[in-house]
Amino acid sequence: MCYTYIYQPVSACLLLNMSKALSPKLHINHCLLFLLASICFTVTSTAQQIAENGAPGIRLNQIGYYPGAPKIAVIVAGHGTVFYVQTPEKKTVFTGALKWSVKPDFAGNKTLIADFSSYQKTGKYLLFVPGVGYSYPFEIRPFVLKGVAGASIKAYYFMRASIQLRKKYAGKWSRAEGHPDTSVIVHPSAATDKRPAGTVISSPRGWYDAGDYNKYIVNSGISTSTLLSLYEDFPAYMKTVKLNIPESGNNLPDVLNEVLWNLRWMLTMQDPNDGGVYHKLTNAAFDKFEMPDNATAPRYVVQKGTAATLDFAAVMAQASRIFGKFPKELPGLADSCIKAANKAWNWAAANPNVAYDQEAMNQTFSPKITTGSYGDRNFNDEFIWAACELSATTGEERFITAINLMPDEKMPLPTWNQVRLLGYYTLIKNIRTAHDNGLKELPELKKRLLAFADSLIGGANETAYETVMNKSARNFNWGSNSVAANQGVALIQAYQLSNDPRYLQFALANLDYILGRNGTGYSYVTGYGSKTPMHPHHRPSSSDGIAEPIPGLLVGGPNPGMQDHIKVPSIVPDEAYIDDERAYAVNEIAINWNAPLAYLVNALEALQSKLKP
Ligand code: 9MR
Repeated sequence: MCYTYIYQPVSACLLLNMSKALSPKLHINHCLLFLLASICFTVTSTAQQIAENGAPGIRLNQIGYYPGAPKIAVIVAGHGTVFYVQTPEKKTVFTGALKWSVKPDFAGNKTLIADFSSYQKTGKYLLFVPGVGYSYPFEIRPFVLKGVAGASIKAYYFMRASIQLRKKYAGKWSRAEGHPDTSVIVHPSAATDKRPAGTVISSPRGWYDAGDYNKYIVNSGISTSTLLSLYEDFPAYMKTVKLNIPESGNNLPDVLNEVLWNLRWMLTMQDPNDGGVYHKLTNAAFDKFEMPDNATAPRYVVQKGTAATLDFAAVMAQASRIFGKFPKELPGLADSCIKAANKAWNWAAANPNVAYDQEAMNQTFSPKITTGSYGDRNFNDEFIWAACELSATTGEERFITAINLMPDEKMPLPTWNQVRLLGYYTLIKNIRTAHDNGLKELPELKKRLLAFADSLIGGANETAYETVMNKSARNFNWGSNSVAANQGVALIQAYQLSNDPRYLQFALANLDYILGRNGTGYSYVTGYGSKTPMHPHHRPSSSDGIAEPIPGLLVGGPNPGMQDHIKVPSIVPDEAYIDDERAYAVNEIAINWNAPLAYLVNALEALQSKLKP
């Protein structure tokens, strides 16, 4: 069968490399070299074929597994009792029994679970299930996810506004600078005496939000904070993550270099006269699909709001805590950040209920703004988050005593409009680290976080994919892949608090979900895995003339809502996905979805030795 044939050339290539390495005296004549080179060329194209030919019924992490960690594949629409782990040469190295899932999937069918956790030998493999076929190739080795872990952060470099992406850093995705944002107009909705409508301000840098080229403070808040937390929670590991970005090689860890690109933009979004923060920097309407340097419509800062101002305060307070550790490299920055945070907090305290209501705004002001709204009406969670970050950084309890820290028993999973847990994560970390400020609520918060993690993992093993993500159809909304990632982040937080490896195991299972062990068989990260999105709703990926989309981007994922009116092939919640550029409700990419992926995969790389099979 074609499988053997495909792998023969691989050995030929290896042979060529070996002969080069072993015997400089061995003169391979040009003819032979050419022959071997052309065989190698065949490998690339046939490797592509094998990637495309993986049996669609076998769903697994398409990149690979850590030797000492759980290893699960899921077989859909299958039958049989046995599976094999084989080498590329079709040698069986492990034989396992298939077992039926306890519960059916959302379509009502049970799946077969292939568990090869006890096989721990490093190598390249395929799974073979008689009657179903061969899986995509995968590896077992330490640091197997290092590539995708780095790419999930490097993705932010590709999202940068106001900078040319040079070939040296961007490779074939190099591009011209887009959106300098040095002449941004104050929209009438944001006018004040000191900055009347039409005032021009400079607000460069920052990351594009998603498939569009606008920059939104609310969504920047959770994204920037999640990346800051990744550094704050795993500083030693994150110092080893090199991204090949323009700042690489200075004394800062690259993840912080990347965060700075957005943080410096965020600082410009605060009105220095009163401390309020503009909701977004935006065009009046979405750009068409074109490269960023061609998208030159006027840009506005619009109305200040309570959510944007408190999210800004939270991020600046956290940033002050973290960048304060680099006084030589960034003199004064930590100070500026905490000052900005305090000013923002004061504005919000005086303006506790200013919602960003785009429809209402458009009744009164022109031009009408029709880009993403990120509108929110409840600010309790934003107050909690900002208070927690400000207290953690300054050691002052007054921020926390000013708010209702635990309005109810809920531990809502973080998303752009629900940030309460981000504040709790920060307080709980302070129990572990030096800053225990003796808050009486801390033991209760710690208990609740573990209870929340227990509620996430309870019954996960019984689902058709043995993941937390597959427990509930309610997880499959707009940006569902970020739900999987944020569940993973919550479990990592619980692990850090308890050292209970079960939390890590299910964090990893959700990452497996993202990388292919799921209802569609896609690895949802562009460029990482055998079957990955090729047509994300992302303007540069669509317009740059390069076949492959920009790598390391997490698409939104299954969502039966079809808010974009593009028909998905199935409305079964975890199957409701299509790799179609127009389908923004399932196939867009966004900074707030990549951030929890970056956290999850880098945290697991850092903690891989703690995983138990
Ligand atoms: O991620 C946002 C999702 O939760 C909302 O339901 C949706 C509709 O309001 O908007 C999503 O955010 C989009 C933003 O408004 C504009 N940039 C692209 C974002 C991702 O689709």
